[in-house]
Amino acid sequence: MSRDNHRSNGPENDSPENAPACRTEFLMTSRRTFLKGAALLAPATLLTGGSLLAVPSSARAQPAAPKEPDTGSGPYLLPPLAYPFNALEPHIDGQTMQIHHDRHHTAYVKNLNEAVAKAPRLKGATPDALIRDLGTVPEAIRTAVRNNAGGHLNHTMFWAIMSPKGGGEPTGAIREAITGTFGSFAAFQTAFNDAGVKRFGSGWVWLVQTKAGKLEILTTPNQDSPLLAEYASYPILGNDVWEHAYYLKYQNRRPDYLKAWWNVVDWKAVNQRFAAAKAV
Ligand code: MN3
Repeated sequence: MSRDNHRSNGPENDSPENAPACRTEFLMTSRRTFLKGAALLAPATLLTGGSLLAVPSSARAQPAAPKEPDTGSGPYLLPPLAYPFNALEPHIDGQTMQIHHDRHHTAYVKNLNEAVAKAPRLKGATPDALIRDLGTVPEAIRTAVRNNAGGHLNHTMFWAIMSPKGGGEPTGAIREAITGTFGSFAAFQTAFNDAGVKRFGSGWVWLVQTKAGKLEILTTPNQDSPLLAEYASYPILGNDVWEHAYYLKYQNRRPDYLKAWWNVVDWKAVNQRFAAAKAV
């Protein structure tokens, strides 16, 4: 598989923010705000609501609200975040979270829906199954599924293992396993951060459980999931080291992002994944 093919379906080249600010788009992008306020308005105002929408062009120069995530016709859906976009500040800024979730993750889900629609026999397959059995996916959509089912799975995990109440030392069974494998949490963090810094280009750094039941640090390129047959590992936790995950706040300082990220890791959620890994 060539590198070009491998990257052809990623959303990183999408530039929705560069779309022209036309009136239709303004109306669509205002939907979220409009609906929020709608309950407070008298019905008559809603019926004659033209004045609400007749915003002078000068007012439209304000920062546009993001588009409502459009993930296409399904069946795969964008999971909502369990916390506000800015809840992980100062470690991850709200704008990065919003763009990352509403645009990047949305694009993976939409591209996955479009790919799988071309192969009716895959109907009902979970993203996990698509990735684990990628070799049985029709070749015409295999790269698209690798990138976009991978992107969907990876990001779904990513949002779930972070929390505004996260950080601190690991707890429970994963604490014992990390200490037993790496000597200490600090030694594990150092090795994980080093691996993340050394991942050339876009990708992920992971703590995985191997088929043999061992904990290991792994990095993968692009949106490769550790569940792919060539890695055959269960992702217990992972950090996204694509520039889109950190560039607005950290620019080229990936090491600083990797260090700060531990402040939002939700060890309760990580322990749940560790328990799930044992059951595989
Ligand atoms: Mn990402």
